[in-house]
Amino acid sequence: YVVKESRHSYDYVVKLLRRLQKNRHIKVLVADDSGTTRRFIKGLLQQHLYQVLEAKDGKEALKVLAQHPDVSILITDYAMPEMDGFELVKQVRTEKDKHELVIIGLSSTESGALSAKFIKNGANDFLRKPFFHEEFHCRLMHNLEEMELIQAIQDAANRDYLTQLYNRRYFFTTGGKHHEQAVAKGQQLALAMLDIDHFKQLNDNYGHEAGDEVLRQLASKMTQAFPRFICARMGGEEFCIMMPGLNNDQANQLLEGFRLMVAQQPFMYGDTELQVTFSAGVTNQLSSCLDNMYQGVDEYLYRAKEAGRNFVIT
Ligand code: GH3
Ligand code: MG
Ligand code: MG
Ligand code: MG
Repeated sequence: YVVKESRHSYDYVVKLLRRLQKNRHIKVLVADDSGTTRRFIKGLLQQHLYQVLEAKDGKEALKVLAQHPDVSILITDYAMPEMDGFELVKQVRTEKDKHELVIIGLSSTESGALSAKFIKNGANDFLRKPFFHEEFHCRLMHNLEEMELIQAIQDAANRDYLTQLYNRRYFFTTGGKHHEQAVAKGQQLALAMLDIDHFKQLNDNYGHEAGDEVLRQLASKMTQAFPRFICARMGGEEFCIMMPGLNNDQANQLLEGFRLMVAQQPFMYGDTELQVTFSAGVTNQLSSCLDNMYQGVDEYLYRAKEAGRNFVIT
């Protein structure tokens, strides 16, 4: 296809090939009551290797979106029975914003008011049928690239550069929402605070680079041990793990297991084996806000240090 469209510039072809690699993993949902239109759009999308799902009206589209939360693009017709394109866009936007799901409105109606209404309701873009195939692909790519860029920027803003764990900002914003929800619904939520023991000595003995490597390795062990939970680097050699749904005993057991694993498996810095331990505090006392809960668990961490380090105190 790319070769056939030989009027493309070299740069564009390179860009398109990169895009096609990514498209294999991108799901597009096409909502249109006309089977002919759906098949036609599906054909265009498959030319660019997208995975395509179909829905014959707004209601069915909502069902498909619920079954496939990883859909990245929704292309929707305006006039459909059961639920039209505007209502579909409105409903979808209560759950997912423009940077989580690209929505492109479609209609054969001439009126420019329709495109304005689609966009006011939350669509990212609009195309009038019949459209020029290349315009379809260009707009799709443009919207997708914009979404991917914003997601990359958001992710970078939420993560710590050295360890790639979540940062303090993410912990208090997204973690704060989990905390609020647990308080409102009377659900369990446990919080652990970890701090590496004698980390200053490790830096002094082996160098700052070795210290950095220990931070990276501990972070990697942490995400492997707690894949479902929010692991954050709060600063320096201090970390938090937020565990929604866990009571104190469950959280304590997990942390105790992790403490043993870390203490027993030496860290590697080149050929040098490094012995690393941490101390931790654990609590499930929610307090009034996450800040207070954080201060509470800090107190347990302090006691773990006082008790001689390499301890979990709850
Ligand atoms: P304790 O057992 O009481 O926690 O002792 P400690 O030495 O771990 O604690 P202290 O707070 O005295 O020292 C923390 C050290 O962590 C000091 C600082 O140089 C080091 N540190 C903080 N951030 C980084 C980092 O990003 N990389 C490295 N290599 N070291 C860091
Ligand atoms: Mg229609
Ligand atoms: Mg320390
Ligand atoms: Mg510290």
